[in-house]
Amino acid sequence: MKIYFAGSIRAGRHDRELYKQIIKLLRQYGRVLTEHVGYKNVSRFESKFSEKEIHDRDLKLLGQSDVVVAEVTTPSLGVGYEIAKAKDLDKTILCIFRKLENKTLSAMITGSRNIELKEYNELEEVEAIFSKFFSKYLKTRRIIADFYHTIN
Ligand code: 6IA
Repeated sequence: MKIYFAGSIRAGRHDRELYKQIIKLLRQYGRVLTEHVGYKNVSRFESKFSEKEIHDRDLKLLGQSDVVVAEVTTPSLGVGYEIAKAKDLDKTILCIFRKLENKTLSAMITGSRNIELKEYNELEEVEAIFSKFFSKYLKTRRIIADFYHTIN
């Protein structure tokens, strides 16, 4: 399974360590295509690439992914853009959001069909969210595969 993880980069890096922990949890379920979102020195790492190269490479990875997981607590244009693109590509999308004081999530996420949204406070809760999300995803995939198997 290929997982595209999205999290804020230029919109703010205060959750960077959390992203790293989330990526670690995601690795139990498949290959994370965007490990750089959790890198401490993402700017140094990415400075080798032009803006266009970053954009095009990320969209290519998004296209290759099976599921998209986005941490949306820090509002980020890039993450919102990736979620919209993922929707257009009919990807399975999970957004996770920390319910903090004075923070509300955009209605473009909360009101969007086909985006699963889960709130959490602690990283431990994310483990349970992922476990449920991925077992549901794999079950659905199995049902679809069985269906195609029977009609062919
Ligand atoms: O608007 P943001 O920068 O917060 O958007 C973050 C999202 O866009 C992430 O989920 C990434 O997948 C993608 N993204 C944005 N910028 C980059 C990047 N380099 N490298 C890889 N993915 C990116 C920017 C580095 C820069 C600080 C020199």
